[in-house]
Amino acid sequence: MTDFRKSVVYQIYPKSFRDSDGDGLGDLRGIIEKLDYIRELGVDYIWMTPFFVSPQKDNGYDVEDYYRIDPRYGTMEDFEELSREAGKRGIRLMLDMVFNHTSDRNQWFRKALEGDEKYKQFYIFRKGKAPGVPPTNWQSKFGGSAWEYVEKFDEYYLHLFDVSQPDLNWENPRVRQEIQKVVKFWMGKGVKGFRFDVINLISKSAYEDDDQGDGRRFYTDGPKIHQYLEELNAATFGTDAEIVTVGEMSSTSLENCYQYANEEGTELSMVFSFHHLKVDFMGNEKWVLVPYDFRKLKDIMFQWQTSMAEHHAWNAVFWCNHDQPRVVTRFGDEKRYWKESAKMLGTVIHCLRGTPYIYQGEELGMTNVDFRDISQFRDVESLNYYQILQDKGLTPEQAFQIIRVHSRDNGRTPMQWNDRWEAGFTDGTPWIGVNENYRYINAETEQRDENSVFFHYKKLVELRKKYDVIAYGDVQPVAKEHPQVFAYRRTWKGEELLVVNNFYGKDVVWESGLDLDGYECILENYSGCRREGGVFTLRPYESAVLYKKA
Ligand code: TEU
Repeated sequence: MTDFRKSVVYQIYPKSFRDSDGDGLGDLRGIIEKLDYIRELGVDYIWMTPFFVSPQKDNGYDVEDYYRIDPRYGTMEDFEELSREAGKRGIRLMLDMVFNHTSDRNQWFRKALEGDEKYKQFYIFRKGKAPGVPPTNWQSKFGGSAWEYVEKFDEYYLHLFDVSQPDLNWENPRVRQEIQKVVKFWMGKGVKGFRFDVINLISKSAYEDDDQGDGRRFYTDGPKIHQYLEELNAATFGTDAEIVTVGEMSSTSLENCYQYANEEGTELSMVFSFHHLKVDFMGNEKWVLVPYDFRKLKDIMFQWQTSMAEHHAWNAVFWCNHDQPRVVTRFGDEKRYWKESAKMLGTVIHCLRGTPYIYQGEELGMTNVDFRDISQFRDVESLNYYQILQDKGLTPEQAFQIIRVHSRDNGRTPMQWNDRWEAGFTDGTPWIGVNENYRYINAETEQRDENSVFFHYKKLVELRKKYDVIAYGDVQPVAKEHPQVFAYRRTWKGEELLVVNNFYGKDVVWESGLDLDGYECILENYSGCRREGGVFTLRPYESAVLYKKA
């Protein structure tokens, strides 16, 4: 069995990774070109976001055909070559399976719209409450009602995401069988990993108005979710002990995650949860500008760390993905302490209990974009909210400022390979603009510099392989209440690890109260971690990993 606790996953957003043919869109052959780069980082898996045939309304999360590769990304032969070439380098592929919804161009939905009853049952059609009034008041995650009216049937269909992404009806056993077929097809191609998109939304409890919110309580971690996952596991990936799975869990609860990702393993290997990334929201409201809450960030991360461990369940640990702004801008200081804070943030994640995920460019310290105009955005969510915020009374400038900070496009600009034409991403014109700082933040420059963010990430990956305490150890929060320090201990069979981080751009003298005898420093982002007795004197964003073997 693959030991995913010792593994690190690298996430690729193919559209923005490397364009091999000059059309401005990244592609599978572009990934093949860069496999040696990925190997140098030392990771075990590549998770690629969807590259199946799709109208690309939501960049591939709107799947038209689960069995075919979108020609813009390449061919099945390209995929097979990628899989072989990755395999030669000890890297496995993890595919992204979107099963909560399809594209409205998927043949199942087309047949449904033609009135084919069999396929209408693949989706969720309901009568309105009254003429012109949708079945419930649920809101789409991308803004507006979650129901779309179809005149021909005088009915509405449910779409928790974009109107072009109708939700599948998992209550229908035929739908579940079709999904099993898709997973088996890709298993047949030798795929050893799956990421399941918003998988905890597939079981809806009741179609009722939500008087307390946007409807999420009726479909998040729904009544049959565990049953559906167990069934999928038993019928597909559960038959191959080498396959690793991760579920993307939207607004989930700890209690459900104990079950989703339990070591006993009847559902998934691990889960992504997002509570720690809502610390710069107001409650669930993302489209506001508030400073992030450090204490809350720590509380949430520690709670997930310790509770999941107590219940023998496994986390995916991460800061970044294609839906999130860049972490060095968000929780670090990209202006004054770019390198220090990027390294510190990497250390915090990689020494935790869980499988770390690195999102393309994070290992270079890529930052958010200095967007100047709304025309620079591509994401459907950003463009929808730009309008919605103005409908709520904000000026275009106020709306723009909010989008600028929270837009998913911050994480979607092209990978910065070098300081030449379009950062080495394409020979043509990229589908979304390159971040202007590519002249100094890029792979070529950082691979030459042993002091770079890239080298720091490389060391973090090495440490997980070398020290069992990082992969398997228990985790204990340290100085939980401290307003500036993020520290924790890990212990495992006589090995001890102490991870100390200053989360702010000012010095701090921290009396840890710990006995530091016998500890050696195995990783730092300044030279010479300053500690005297149990007292640390930490510089801005300083980070140190201390190790001791009994
Ligand atoms: O994301 C689910 C999801 O909940 C986020 O898109 C979230 O709604 C958004 O960041 C809130 O602001 C997954 C994919 O990762 C995302 O790219 C897709 O757009 C989405 O599902 C629909 O498939």
